[in-house]
Amino acid sequence: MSKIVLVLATHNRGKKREFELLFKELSIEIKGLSEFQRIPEFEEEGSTFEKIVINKAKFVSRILDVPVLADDSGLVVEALNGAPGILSARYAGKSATDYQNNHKLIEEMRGKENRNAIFVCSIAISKPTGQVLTYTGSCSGIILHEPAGTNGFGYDPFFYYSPLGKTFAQLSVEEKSRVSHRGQAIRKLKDDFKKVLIWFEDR
Ligand code: ITT
Repeated sequence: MSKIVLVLATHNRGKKREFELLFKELSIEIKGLSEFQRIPEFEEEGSTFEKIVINKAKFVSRILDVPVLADDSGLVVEALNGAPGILSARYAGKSATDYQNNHKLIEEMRGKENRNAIFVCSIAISKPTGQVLTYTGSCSGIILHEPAGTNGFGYDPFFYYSPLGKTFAQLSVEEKSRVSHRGQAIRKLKDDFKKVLIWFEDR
C-alpha cells in the first residue's frame, strides 16, 4: 500500500509542530501549505468545531486537488458560557495576537470562582471528492490568574493541567501531545488507522 500524503491546512506554527510530532510514527507524510499555490482566505463557517473543520478541510482539498488534514480547536470556559470556543483565535478581534486573546480571557475571568475549562480539537481529513473523516479530542484544565511557562502557543500559559501539576506552556511538545486535545484526536485517528488506509485507497 502506498504512503498517504496529506497536506496540513494550517497557518498556525504551534499546531504544525504538534502535528509533525504526532504523525512521525504513522506512515503518513505531512506536507505544508507553503509547498502549494496560495489559497484564498477561508471564512470559518459553522456552529461547532467539527462543522467548521469539515468545511475547512473540504475547501482546501477542493482547491489544491489533494487530500487535506485540517484542525479547528479552541478553549471552552465554563464560567464564560463556553467562550472563547469556536472564536478562540479571534477572541480579542480579527487579527488578535495570543497576548491580546489571553489578556481578554483573564479580564473576563476576573472574580470568577469556577475556573474550569476544556480544550477541544476536531480534525478532518478530506479527499478532493468531498469525502471526509473527522476525529475530536478534549482535555480538561483550570484557568490560572497568572501565566506560567513559555512553550506551546495560544492559551497554553494559562491552562493548568492538574494531573501533571503544570500549565501546557510548561510541558515539552512531546509531553503536551501525550495528554492534549490534539493528541487525543490523533490517537483516535491512529486507532482507526486500518479504516483510514482503506478509505484512502477507495476512490
Ligand atoms: P488555522 O485556522 O490556520 O489552523 P488558527 O490559529 O486560526 O490556525 P483555529 O481557528 O483552530 O486556528 O483557532 C485555534 C485557536 O485556539 C488558536 O489560535 C489558539 O488561540 C487556541 N488553541 C487551540 N489549540 C490550542 C493549544 O493546543 N494550545 C493553546 N491554544 C490553543
